[in-house]
Order: sequence, then C-alpha cells, then structure tokens
Amino acid sequence: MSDKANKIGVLVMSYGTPESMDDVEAYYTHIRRGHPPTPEQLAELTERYEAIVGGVFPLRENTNSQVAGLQDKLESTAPGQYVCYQGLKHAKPYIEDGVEAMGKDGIKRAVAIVLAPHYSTMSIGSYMKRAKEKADELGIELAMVENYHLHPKLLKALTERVQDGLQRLSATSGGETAVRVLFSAHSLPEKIRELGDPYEKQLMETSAAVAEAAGVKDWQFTWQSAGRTREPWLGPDILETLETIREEGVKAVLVAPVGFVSDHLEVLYDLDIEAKAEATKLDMTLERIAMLNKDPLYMETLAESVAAAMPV
Ligand code: FEC
Repeated sequence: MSDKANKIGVLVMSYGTPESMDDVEAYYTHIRRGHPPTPEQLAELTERYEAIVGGVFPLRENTNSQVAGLQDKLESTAPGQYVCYQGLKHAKPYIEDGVEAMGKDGIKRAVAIVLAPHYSTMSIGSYMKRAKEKADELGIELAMVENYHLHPKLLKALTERVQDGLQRLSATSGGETAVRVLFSAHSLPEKIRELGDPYEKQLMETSAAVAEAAGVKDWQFTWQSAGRTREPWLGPDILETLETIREEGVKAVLVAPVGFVSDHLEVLYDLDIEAKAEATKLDMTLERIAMLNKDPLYMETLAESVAAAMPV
C-alpha cells in the first residue's frame, strides 16, 4: 500500500487535447464517440491546430500546470491530506485512467472536480458519470464539485481581467467609447433547454456578477464554438453577434470567454483568429481578456471547492 492510501484523492478533469499532430484523428474520433471524421473534417481541424501556434497543443501544458498548482495550493492549506490525479475526457490519461491510478495507490475517498466552472449534463455531468462508474467499480467513495461559477475568488479573477482588458481595448481602439463586453461560452445543442439544464442560467449568473463588479453597463452574452452537426445549437454565435452590434453602432469589443479557463483551440482560434478577423472586416476593434490558466485566485477557487466537497 502506498503512502498515498490515507490521503483524499482529487480527480482533476479536463477536456484533453492531442499529444501530437499524429494524434488528431484519434482525438477527433473519440470526441465523435468512435465515429472517425471525414478527410475534410480532419483536414479542417488539423489546419486549426496548425494556425494556433504552429501545431502545438497549449491545453496539455495548461492542464498539467493547473493540476500541479492545485496540488501546491492544497498542500499549503492542508499539508499531506490531498493528492491530485489527472483524468481527461477525450485524451490520455482518460478519466478512467485517473480513477484507476487512485485505486492502485489504495485511495478510498476522493473528490472529482472539472476545469470548467459551469454545469451542464453534456459537460460536467458526463465527466462525473464516467468518474463515478469507475469509482464504484473500484469501491472508491467519490464526492463531486458540480460547479463553482459564483465562487467569489473566481469572480474576482475574472473581474480583474475584464478591467485590464478594457484598459487594453481603450489603448488599441484609440479611446473608442462605443464599447461592449461580450461574455461567451461553448455552445451546446439546443435540446439541453428541454432537459432543464442549468448551463445557460449559470453562465448568465457569472456574466452578470462580473459585469456588476467591473462596473460594466454595456454587455451581453453570446455563444461560440458550436459543433459541426446538423442539429440546432444555442445561438447567436459570436460571429453573428459582432455583425448585429456593429449595426447598433458598437465599435470596440472586449470578449470575456467565462466558460473556459485555459488558453486552447476554442479561444486561440475561434476568438483570436476567427472572431478577430470578422471584427476587422466590420471595422471594429476586438480584444479578449487573458485566460485564467494558473491564476492564484483560480487555484484557490479549486482548492476551496475541493475542501468544501470533502473536508479532512
Ligand atoms: O485545445 C484543444 O485541443 C481542445 C479545445 C476544446 C475545449 C472544448 C471544450 C468544450 N467542448 C464542449 C462541448 C463540445 C460538444 C462537441 C464538441 C466538439 C469539439 C471538437 C473539438 C473541440 N470540441 Fe468541445 N472543446 C474543445 C475542442 N465540444 C476540436 C470537434 C470539432 C468541432 O466540432 O469543433 C460536439 C461533439 C459532441 O457531440 O460531443 C458538445 C464544451 C466545452 C466546455 C467545457 C469543458 O471544457 O468540458 C461544453 C477546451
């Protein structure tokens, strides 16, 4: 039995990203629940990864450093009590691998948390289902952090970023005053509404709280990164929103993707390349808030949420 056996395991879950360009097809196939992408779909995704930072996968490094940061934070607040394991939704180490590693170390009690603040049955809910199934199989008691979208330290970190972003936007837009803040998150299929899913409500709550704390009056919420499937996804998409608000006279935009916590494809491509190009076409200035990555306030949000779900 390892020296970890008496500690509380912390399963830190994240979306996952390919390990190399050779891995993109397997990754995409996993996202598509075992259905390989068409050659065109694969080429399109490969191009997006190539466009961000020349085929690097920043989400892997960022997830690694968030897991290490959470371990450090837990160690400083409750020395020797918690040990973190990583489990990814669509890449190795998978969620089940993380739970299995806890089992091998003799862990009996654990907490699961996702590196995404808002609950949807299609996001956090599906991570939790897989973690719980494996934990039950191995006889591990598993507590869950289902969301932390209104944690005061998360709100503070986001508020600071909106304030910084507005200053940057003022400089790049030459002091433009027709400014709007667009809060955004990953779209999901519209059918989540029929299921009474809390995702939209939680996103609106985070956006409203941050806008208020940052003193922002002119803001709205918009979706981004909708999947390429035939079913309807929640909208309007940010590209459509940019066009609408330009018609309303808005000339400068700060995007605050509060549904995400790291620099990754959906931010570095969908916002920094695609949305920025659309803004330029519409003769608008667009800036984005810095992502949380390993922000100490975010690490504290995670550590406090873990400790509240399973105190020592
Ligand atoms: O940087 C990277 O390599 C990965 C970036 C990445 C993040 C991410 C987060 C979320 N997704 C969510 C939902 C869906 C649904 C589908 C879907 C599809 C993709 C594809 C890629 C992708 N997602 Fe993602 N997502 C990231 C990347 N996502 C690539 C496939 C190609 C495409 O459609 O663009 C549709 C498939 C399905 O039906 O399952 C739904 C949600 C999040 C935010 C919460 C979280 O992080 O878990 C929700 C990061």
